[in-house]
This record gives sequence, C-alpha cells and structure tokens, in this order.
Amino acid sequence: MKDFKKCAALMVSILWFNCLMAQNPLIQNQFTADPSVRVFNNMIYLYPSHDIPATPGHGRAGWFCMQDYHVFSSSNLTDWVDHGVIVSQNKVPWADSAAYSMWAPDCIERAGKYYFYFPAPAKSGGPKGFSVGVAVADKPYGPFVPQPLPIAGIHGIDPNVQIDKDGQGYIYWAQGNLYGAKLKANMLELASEPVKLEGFPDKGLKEGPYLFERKGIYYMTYPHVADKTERLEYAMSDNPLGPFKYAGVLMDESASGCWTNHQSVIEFKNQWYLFYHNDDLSPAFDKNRAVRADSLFFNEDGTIRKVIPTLRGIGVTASSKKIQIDRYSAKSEDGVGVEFIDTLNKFKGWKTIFNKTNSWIKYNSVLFGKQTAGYVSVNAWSATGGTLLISTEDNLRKVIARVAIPKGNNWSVVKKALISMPTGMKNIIVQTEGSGRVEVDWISFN
Ligand code: FUB
Repeated sequence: MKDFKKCAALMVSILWFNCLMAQNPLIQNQFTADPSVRVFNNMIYLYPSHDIPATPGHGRAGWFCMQDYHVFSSSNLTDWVDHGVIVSQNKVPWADSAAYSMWAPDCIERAGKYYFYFPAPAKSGGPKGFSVGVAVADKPYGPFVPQPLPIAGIHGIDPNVQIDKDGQGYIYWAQGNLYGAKLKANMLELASEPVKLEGFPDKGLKEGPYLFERKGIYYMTYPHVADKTERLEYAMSDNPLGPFKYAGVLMDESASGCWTNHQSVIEFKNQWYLFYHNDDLSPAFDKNRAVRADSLFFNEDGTIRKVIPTLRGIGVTASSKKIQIDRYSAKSEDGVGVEFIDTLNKFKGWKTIFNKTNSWIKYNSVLFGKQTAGYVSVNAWSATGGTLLISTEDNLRKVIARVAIPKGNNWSVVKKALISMPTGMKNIIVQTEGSGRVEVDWISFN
C-alpha cells in the first residue's frame, strides 16, 4: 500500500510538473535537437539531443554542449511528458565525462527490450573521435543501463537503427558520409563489415542518417550541406544497405539560418510526420536548438513532397487549453507580428502584437467540447486599449466574441461571454477592430 501511494505520488508529480503543451517548437522549457521519434505501444517517444549553454569548465563556448539525454512521450502529438534524464555522460563507463558531446541518439525496441544508441567521445586511452554506445531498458523511458564498452567497429556520429521485416537489424551512422552495417540479434554488436552507403551527392557534409521503409521502398533521409547550411534530403532503394538513388529535398535550409538540421520520420494513426529542429528558442546562437514537427505527404509514385516548416506544427489543441496564437497557421501580411514575451527568458515563449485595424491571425485545429454556452479568456496587454474580434472558421466564418481590451500597463486576463459556443473542430481567427496596439499571450475557451 505504501509503495502504491509512493508510485501514485510519483506519477502525479511527473504529470503535473513535466507535462509540456506545445506546437512548434514541441518542447519549450529546455533546448532539444536531433529528434529521433518512435512509436512504441501506440505512444510516441521523442529521443532528442539535449543542448545546454556551455559555462566555464563545462563544455566549449560557442560550440555544441550536451551532457545527457531526456526522453519525452505523447499520446496525441500535442501534450508531451518529460520523463527526465535517461543517460548522462558521467554514468557511461567508457565515455569521457568532460566531453559534453552527447550528440544525436536513437532508440529501438526488440523483443520487449529498448536499445538506446548514442555517440560520445571515449575516455583517454580509448578510440579517438566519436564512438557509439548502447544503453538497454525494459521500458521506453528507462531506466537505461549503459553497456560497459561502445560498439566495436563504429567510429562516427548520429547512430540510427532499423529492424527490417525479416528481423534483421541494421545500424547507420555518419562520418562526413553515411555508413551502415548489419547488427547481431543482440543489437549490441556488428554482424557485418561497415560499408559506405552509395547514391548520395559526392560534395558537401552528410550526417544524421535516418532510414524508414514504406511499401517496400527504403528511404534514407539525411541532412546535407549542399550550399552553406544543412538542408534535409532523401534517397530511395529496394535494399536497406543500398545502393540508394538520390530522390530530392525533404526540407530547404532554415530561413533563420540555423546551420544544422536533423530529422526522423514516423507514421502515427495513418498520418506521416517529419520531426526536425530549428533555433526558435535561441535565434542568436544556433547550437541551442528546438525540436519541431510537421506533416509529411507522399506522391503517388512514392516520392515525398517537400515539407514547408510551420509554427502551428501538428496535433489538435483542446479549446480549454491556453491557445498560443503566436504559433499561427496564417496571418495578415501586415499589422501583426510575433516577439518573445521576455527577451531575457525566452522559455516564457512568444506574444502576438496587433497594431493595425483589421490585422488578423489564424490558428487551425482547435477542438471544442459539447457545451452550449461559454466564455473566452484572453491574456492581453494594451497600452492604448483596443478591440479583438474572435471568429471560428470551418466552411463558414462566424464571429463568436467581441473582446474589449482595456488600456493598461500589464498583462491581465479579460473574460467575455461568447455569442455562441462552437462545437467540434474549428480554426480560430483573432482580428483587430479599430485602431490601437494589442498584445496577446494566449486565448482559451471555457
Ligand atoms: O547535435 C550535434 C550534431 O549536430 C548532430 O549529431 C548532427 O546531426 C547535427 O545536428
């Protein structure tokens, strides 16, 4: 009984303190990068790198700095639970605990065990450069036990592991080019000599291999420096070790200039998704990155349509949650902008600034319940005073509230009865009426 109570209290604290709700970027209370995403037992698990700012004596200033890994899970692509640290550099017997280079990881399940693969530099006396280690768990969120030694025969970064339909495991990694080998059934040792994978552009760094299979086609996706920064590309094959045929660009270079990108692709509930990263939470320093996701679509011939990054991202937002309209689906060309709420603490997120009459922002896929009457709450601030029109849109556009934001000098929640309470899935439009400058943090319906 005591143990049950302890366990229940732990679960409540995990859910209460670590439940993160987000659009893009998906995780907004810490930096995350290099997302490897997996579906285990109908739950989505996100295994990212964990960027941190370097401090004197801890990592190298101006460079990547990572000391551990967290895992996050979600049942709906919207609400993410942080399960905390699963592997850290000072608990891996072979790893250099002062390297701060726990780069892009991956995780896979085999026969009820979860194998977490990660690159890291070895202690002095061990192999030079990056090695790849494995930590094993009975659950996707750990506890993970690191193996005493890294995998023999692999020198490189960005491990990616796949198990083919016939049960054969494969491991891929990068070292300027892309490499692969078969894995033994124990998932801990190579079963074949590493080969350089063929069929990719010769020039420019390639890293971050991530292979997936659909309808008998093996898609190898990877970041590539075709020009100055990385873009995501893919190549296709009928064999997990190739040869591959270059097939195109999956995502263009980041518009904000983030030098790296890194991807994984999953199918969840009949929809395909691309997970990647950008520098949303640290636009001035692109080694502190943030994981994003957008929907991915195939053409009839099996090629992939280029994914255009969005702020809205994926997943449905419940109308009763704080709807962050700054993660918009569309907006008017002028009169509306997005800025950090607090430039000294970017983890506080963003606000929308309306400063022109009839400027608008649209936020898609909000799910309303079955109530017939209700309120909208708007967390806003206006130095001038102003009015917001809130509408829903499916086939028709319908105004559901006119909210006067009083003149003031701080954030306050303004609550207004709705003209009518929407039901089902709707897009929300927030528009200004008349002049004035209005800043909005979030809106919510109850
Ligand atoms: O996160 C460190 C490195 O940056 C990764 O290993 C690469 O794929 C790139 O994203």
